[in-house]
Amino acid sequence: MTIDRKFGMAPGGFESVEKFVEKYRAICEPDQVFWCDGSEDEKKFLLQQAVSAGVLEPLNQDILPGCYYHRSNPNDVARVEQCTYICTPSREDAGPTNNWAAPRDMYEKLHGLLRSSMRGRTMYVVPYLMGPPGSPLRMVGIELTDSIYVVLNMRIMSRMGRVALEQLTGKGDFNRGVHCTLNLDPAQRFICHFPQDNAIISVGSGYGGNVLLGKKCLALRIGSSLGRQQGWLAEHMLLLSVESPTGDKTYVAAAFPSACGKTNFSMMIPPASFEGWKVKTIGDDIAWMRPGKDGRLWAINPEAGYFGVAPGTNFATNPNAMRSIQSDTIYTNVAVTPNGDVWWEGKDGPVPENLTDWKGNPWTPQSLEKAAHPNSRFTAPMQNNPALAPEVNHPDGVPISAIIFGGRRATTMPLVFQSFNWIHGVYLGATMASETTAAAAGELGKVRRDPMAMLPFCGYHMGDYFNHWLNIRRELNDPPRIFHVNWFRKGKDGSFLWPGYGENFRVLKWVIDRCRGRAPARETAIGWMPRFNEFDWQGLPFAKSQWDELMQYDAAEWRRELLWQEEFLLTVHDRLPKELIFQRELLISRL
Ligand code: SAT
Ligand code: MN
Repeated sequence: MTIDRKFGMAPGGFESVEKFVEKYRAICEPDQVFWCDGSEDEKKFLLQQAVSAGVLEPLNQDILPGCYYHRSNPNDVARVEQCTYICTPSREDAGPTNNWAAPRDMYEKLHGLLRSSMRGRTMYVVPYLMGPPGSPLRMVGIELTDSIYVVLNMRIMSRMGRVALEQLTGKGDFNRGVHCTLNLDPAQRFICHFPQDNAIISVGSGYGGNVLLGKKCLALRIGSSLGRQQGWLAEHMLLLSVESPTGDKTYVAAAFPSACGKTNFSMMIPPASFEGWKVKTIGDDIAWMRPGKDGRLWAINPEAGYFGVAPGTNFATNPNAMRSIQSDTIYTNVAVTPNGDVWWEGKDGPVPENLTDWKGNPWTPQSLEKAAHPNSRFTAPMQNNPALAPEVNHPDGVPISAIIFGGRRATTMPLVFQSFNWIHGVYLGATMASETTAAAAGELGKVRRDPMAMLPFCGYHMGDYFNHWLNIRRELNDPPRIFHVNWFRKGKDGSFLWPGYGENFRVLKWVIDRCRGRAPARETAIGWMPRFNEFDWQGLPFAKSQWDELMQYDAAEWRRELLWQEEFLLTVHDRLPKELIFQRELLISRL
């Protein structure tokens, strides 16, 4: 069945959309082209198609209305950094932290792989909008894909369909995205970015971060590159608001690497003792931020849904996420119960006696393998979140008071400290490190440098990126305060020193009180730190000795840390801003 455009197009820009679609129709030779309009009827139709093709399985509609299940190919369960390329004219512009290929060579290789690749298949044209309609930071993308799973996920993760075409400006400046599943052979898996053409081509994968092109590819890799040219920041950050009992609101952005708790932090519920305090979610993964006319840094969430890690999510760790995934959610690679419910390691309640695991095999509690893949995911619309902040739809976004950087570190890094100023804060972000997680293919639990949680997502030279951060400061007369946190420090017995989750509100409150000049702190060699008695401990018995262990910075550990930071900084040394070298010197002399 061929479905024609069934809606009127925005006046400008459209001709170039049609040309783009025609170009790749001719290359990929699909049997039909399906233009998505984002309507409810279309959703119903696509869901039916996906179920009859076996791409989605309906879950138990009494328990999980509107929810569906997808099992991926077992070789295709995470982002693949070794297959991800930045194709700039010169290798230096991509920098040492990215894979690089010459645009001409890569286009040739990819067009070769795409040739006739959609024969017998449908090419879906997915217009999507990143950001609230009318936002000065909004961006339109057109993703061509042969995957109905991608279409249905993009429908949740972005503002998809007619609304996107209506936001085309007429200059044809939309992101050109092409995704083709091919045969999922990892040897033919390439996720390629062409910043100078505002284009992305992704082949050989069906996994979220590789194929939902609005997310990591456009919103971060292409976005960061455009942001550098245009004077804004595309960051791997959650956004939240904190409302005090007297009604004042403070907006916070926080960068943690993938699968380190951004979704949990952005949906946090304060402990019961903090009566009248409310946390609301603006975004859980990506922030676009620009200096406003008032000299503050303003941020929007470009996305419209959550692509969150399922394992470990439960009513204790993240009640708002649990409520967000009860309806209209797509589950990928979790386990399924005999009555069509979903399950994963760390879900509430007893472990079921019988499951079908993420590979489709029978599973019992005696099984040696995990029932859900550690990077199994839910895709849920943000409207489902009971704690959604209404500001999420404001075109100008929200003014940011604090930026928090954090990694997963068993040692060295204390629970929280504040930078002395913006440049020191940029240094903290630039030297961040974290243990690797299942969100990317490769070794787990290995500490690696992950500057600003952007190592896999910065679309240009990391040294230029640090410089861009320093330049942004010149546009701000009220810059956000910058903090560093670590929820994951372990004691000598190997157990976590900090309870985390909702208790992180105590740290968040200190951060906000610092921004508002309401909290004292102690000046230390590494930054401003709270004293034990400066924390609000209501409702949480916490020993001073444990606090001391959690907050200490050990001279020997920090010497090692500094050498190791240096090792990373050397890799970007040719474009490393002098300011950061001075910060390092200052830190050494303070220590
Ligand atoms: O899989 S995604 O890349 O979308 C999530 C993440 O790794 O941050
Ligand atoms: Mn992410």
